[in-house]
Amino acid sequence: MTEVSDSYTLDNLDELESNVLSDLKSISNESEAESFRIKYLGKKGVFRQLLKSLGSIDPQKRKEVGAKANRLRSLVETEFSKAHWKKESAEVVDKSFDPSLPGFPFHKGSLHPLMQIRDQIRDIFISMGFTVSYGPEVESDFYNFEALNTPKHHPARDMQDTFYIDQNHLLRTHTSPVQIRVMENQKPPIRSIMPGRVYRNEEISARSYCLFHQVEGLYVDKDVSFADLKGTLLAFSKRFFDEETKIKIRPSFFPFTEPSVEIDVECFLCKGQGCSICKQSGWLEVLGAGMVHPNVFKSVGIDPEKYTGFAFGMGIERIALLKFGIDDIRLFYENDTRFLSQF
Ligand code: 2NM
Repeated sequence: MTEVSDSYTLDNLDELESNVLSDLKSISNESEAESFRIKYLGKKGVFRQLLKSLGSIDPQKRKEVGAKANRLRSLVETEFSKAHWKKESAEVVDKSFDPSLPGFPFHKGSLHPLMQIRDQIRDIFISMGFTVSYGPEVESDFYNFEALNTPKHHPARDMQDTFYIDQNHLLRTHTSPVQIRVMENQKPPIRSIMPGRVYRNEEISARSYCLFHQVEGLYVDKDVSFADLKGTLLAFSKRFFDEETKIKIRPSFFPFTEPSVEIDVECFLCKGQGCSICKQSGWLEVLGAGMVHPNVFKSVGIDPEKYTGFAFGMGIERIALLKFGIDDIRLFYENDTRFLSQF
């Protein structure tokens, strides 16, 4: 720092200016900054002394000189307060860190492909006025089978398919028990879908896994007809696959519906021409459905003479395999980020 001098007067403000600015520049740490502050800006500092002496100068020059001294002081104060030598920045600066480089990409992840498909299906039905219902994955025999017109000794109850927990409890094999719970607790009209995990004790392969996901749906009211079933599921297929999609309805069997059908959707890849996805048939099997069996209504206390309804179900894995062109269901359960990050 420059010598502390008594000799600054109002006549050599230019010299003061060059000294104070060079002192300011030379500060490199906190203690030097404090010396600077005392020397120039303190109670007995250069500027105080200088302004005190204003009174003794020629009144003619006083105004001009005073203004210049004040300007210089506020410049020094501002520069001093902006200073870079304050505590934080006085620490050693890591020269290898370049703050102008772009940051590392932030991996925020994404929804699992199965959940993406589930949400798309769910949102279409919500837009058609359906609610969404959930229920337990551990169910009693009554909700999973008995109430669904699937009596004891029915093949669907086979130990080979169902994971039993005890005599009376099991892992649900479909989300239909949620529909039983909804019908027990709500009065028609009922319009609801039930997405969720279900469990089946099957041989694990590229096509099947011990757990999978379903979306089932239910519409119960007076005068619900098979035409409503057709219209609703055709509208869904057009929204989900393609506006031009056609559907084909084949007879089938489920214990809880009568009549029961399977609905094939025209292959969205080849538009019915035949390709590897649809195994050259032009059609994809994606939906099971039917008119709710009177016995199901009886088991939940709905009068089958007054009300009718349709129900349907689809497997999310199967639809996801088709839509994403994947050939092994197990990929959905391995949580390999090389697979997941593609969605
Ligand atoms: C399907 C296919 C056909 C169905 C029926 C019912 C209920 F509770 F109303 F009886 N729930 N789910 C149903 C009907 C499910 O899934 C392939």
